[in-house]
Amino acid sequence: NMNTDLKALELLFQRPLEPVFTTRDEGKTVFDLPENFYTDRYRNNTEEVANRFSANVETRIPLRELSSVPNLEFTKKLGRKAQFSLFNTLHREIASQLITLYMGAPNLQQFVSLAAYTKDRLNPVLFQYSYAVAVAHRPDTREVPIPNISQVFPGNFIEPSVFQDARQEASVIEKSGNRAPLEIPVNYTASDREDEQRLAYFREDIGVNSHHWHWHLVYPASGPAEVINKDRRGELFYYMHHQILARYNVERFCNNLKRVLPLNNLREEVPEGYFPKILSSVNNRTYPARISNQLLRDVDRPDGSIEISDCERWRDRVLGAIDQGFVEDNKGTRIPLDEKRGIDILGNLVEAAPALSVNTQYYGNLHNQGHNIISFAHDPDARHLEDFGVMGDVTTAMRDPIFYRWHGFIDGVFNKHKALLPVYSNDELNFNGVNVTYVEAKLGAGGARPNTLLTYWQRSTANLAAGLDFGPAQDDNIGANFRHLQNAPWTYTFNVTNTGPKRTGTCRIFICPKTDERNQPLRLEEQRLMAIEMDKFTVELMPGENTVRRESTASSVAIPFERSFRAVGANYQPTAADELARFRFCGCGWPQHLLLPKGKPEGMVFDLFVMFSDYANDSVQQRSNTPNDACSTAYSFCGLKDKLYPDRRTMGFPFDRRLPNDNLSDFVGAFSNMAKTDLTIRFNDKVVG
Ligand code: CUO
Repeated sequence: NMNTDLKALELLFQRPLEPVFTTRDEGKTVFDLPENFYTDRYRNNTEEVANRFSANVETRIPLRELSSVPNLEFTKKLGRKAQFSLFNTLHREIASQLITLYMGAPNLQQFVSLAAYTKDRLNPVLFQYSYAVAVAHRPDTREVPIPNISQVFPGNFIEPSVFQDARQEASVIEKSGNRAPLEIPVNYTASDREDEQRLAYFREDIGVNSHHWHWHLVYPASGPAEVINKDRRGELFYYMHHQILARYNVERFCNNLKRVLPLNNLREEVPEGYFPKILSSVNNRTYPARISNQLLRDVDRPDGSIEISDCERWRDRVLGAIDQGFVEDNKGTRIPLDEKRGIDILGNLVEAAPALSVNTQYYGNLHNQGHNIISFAHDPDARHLEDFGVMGDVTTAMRDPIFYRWHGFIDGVFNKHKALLPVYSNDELNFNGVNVTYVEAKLGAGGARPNTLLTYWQRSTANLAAGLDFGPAQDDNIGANFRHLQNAPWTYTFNVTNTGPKRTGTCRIFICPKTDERNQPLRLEEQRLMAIEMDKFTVELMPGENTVRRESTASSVAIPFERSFRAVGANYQPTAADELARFRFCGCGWPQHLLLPKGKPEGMVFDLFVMFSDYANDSVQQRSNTPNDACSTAYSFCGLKDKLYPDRRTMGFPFDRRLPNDNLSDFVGAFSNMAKTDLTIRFNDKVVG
């Protein structure tokens, strides 16, 4: 029946390296496979393995024969133990074909059978990625939760010595309740001799990296049209990564480091080294490191070649197009880079998504190939048979300081386009008759001082069980403690006077850094490029006085902690229907525990900015018949599933374009629908359990 099929889909996410016939679900469930599903390795022992793994199971899920057995020859160029990279053109094309195959399965049962049949015949990461994309996009699998990648492949996220402890603890101590919690060490990638290490808590955060993976899962660059061609996809590529950069730069100021130096010269030594010390799940090898002062070189390897001069040529063509204000498609037709569509065109062209780029031949594959050149710097011609470093993989790229330098360069390209657009006019910015008279952000507790927020360290537990292949079968609880930044929840209060009739507005909340790492004041142009979006929501404004309250935990940017680290398996799923609905598909979103920058122990002052814009200019008419989105909460970075991006303004409005004033006070002073206040963020250097 249908529930069994959905259950089967869920189970295929567990234990990605184990053959499909082993037990899943704490040893309670096993698949009954048609004979031809067994791979050659086990074909002569089908009875033995089938009996062995069905001894104590409660549920057997019979899988149907395939109506047609697929030819998987096209996948063979990526070995079972090779590293899979979404930035690699060949790998991406294989994934694209595979996604098309999965999307084309005629019904749910056939999809289940197809997934189970192909699983053991493919590179495990290729399978997990393509399978997850299909599950996220097939209309008949809306109900299947996609587990967090950090739990499917924990090795990509967690220091590997922990796994040894995990297997030991799990095989020695039978009851999970009696096991000692495992400790994931902090600051294990470098010593404090390396300045960049001050940002390790951000770069190596599990929630940050799983968000990034999930974003690229929701917005694939290759695949069938219905999977890749999403509303304002290119713009969202720009905006989501732009916000990461803004947050990272501000986080650097909090740690007395200057902002990121964009990597705009690929022929200069890269001072930042990075030694990841994490394991690739497919082959148990460590991700290769990059030494300090490494020179980048042309890459010439069996699965792809790329010259630095290719990237330079593409860069110059893209920048030339920006200066001229138009791009040319492959027939020479000029397409203007205007205020509305320009950034979306550029996003798809720079990333690049080949099927969405206006001219791949001419503008090339700038961003992806930059990832590749950097990720192979240690072994560009494969003479040492080393695989790519962390920059080659969306699950791990954000760990490396050079990610922010490369994306700093990419962001700079987009910002050049934005800087050429006209300054926002008064009409675009104001909302007549709406006056913001009071702004406040206050910690939950009653007597707290307004506009002082708090960050601290917290120790939390992640469950590694689903990804612990070949670990004890009867186990779905292997907890590991780790330390991460946390903020105390707060409430915003805004008083708004409406001198007109009842109307609807969009409340847009940002925080802007006021000073750099030397405590020097920032210009408005610098502030706007580092403005951090905190929240965005719709409000009804009644005539007269209005008090708008909003909890920090409701942010349109972030997802709650449980979703960043949610465990796999039925026991961990919420039971209430609406909660369950939100739980599914909802891994995309900035982690709530990093919603607020760290601040400083002595307090660091920011501008808390709020703007109420006219909803008449913001609203989007959704196509009819789109089902309600279950996890609309993090739409600022992730959009809405199967829907249009729900804000008609360009992303980042009003800070995405130049502003008509010299400083933020003048800007806010000129418009009654805006207000700001000083906000202090204090960091308490203590660990809370
Ligand atoms: Cu997300 Cu470069 O796009 O990593």
